Amino acid sequence: MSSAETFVLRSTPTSPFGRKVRMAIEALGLSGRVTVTPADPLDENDTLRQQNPLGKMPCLVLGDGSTIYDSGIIIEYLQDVAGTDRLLPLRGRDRYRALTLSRLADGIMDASILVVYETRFRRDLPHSPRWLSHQRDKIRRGLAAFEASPPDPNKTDVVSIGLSCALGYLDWRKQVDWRPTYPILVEWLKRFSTHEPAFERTRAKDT
Ligand SMILES: N[C@@H](CCC(=O)N[C@@H](CS)C(=O)NCC(=O)O)C(=O)O
Repeated sequence: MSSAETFVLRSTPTSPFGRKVRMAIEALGLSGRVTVTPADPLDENDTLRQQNPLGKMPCLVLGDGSTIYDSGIIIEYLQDVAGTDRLLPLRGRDRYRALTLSRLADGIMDASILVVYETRFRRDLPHSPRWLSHQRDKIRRGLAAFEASPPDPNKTDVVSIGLSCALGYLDWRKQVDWRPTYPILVEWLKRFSTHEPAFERTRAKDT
């Protein structure tokens, strides 16, 4: 009998994109097959840069040492490993609607990360108010789109995983004060976190 392949996920506990994958791993019942190993994108000696030339986490290392990166691709691969289409339909319009909305959630997260990086990487330099407001406007427009048409809070899929991780990241880093402006999303997150316990279980300490 051959034993099931195991994987290593390179990610810190606080990475919002890494959290997406950690939630998916739980939702797919693959926790026993994936070990999470922290990565440091700022450390040039970290093997992350060989595993993903972009030096970004999360990055999934397969049993044969090959790698899959970008959180969305990793989740699709893991759903394939789990032999299900629970997180993303395999074809048809529903698939492309879900992919588009999951990229919208990713875009909120990308803009949120750029707001954080503006202060982290330009620590002693003046920050660009124009750049920060350009990114914050993306976050707000993305949130407004989800507020107008929130996903089903009783369904765990690529959209709800991405949106919940984006909101969790905003709650932690406070790039925008989203809660007073988007009450439907506040309620959505409350209901989704009750429906999907992996949301709380994947919350990093102190976030
Ligand atoms: N599109 C990528 C984005 C990943 C990403 O931006 N990861 C951040 C941490 S949450 C990172 O590794 N940043 C380091 C860098 O950009 O050098 C994904 O979905 O995995």
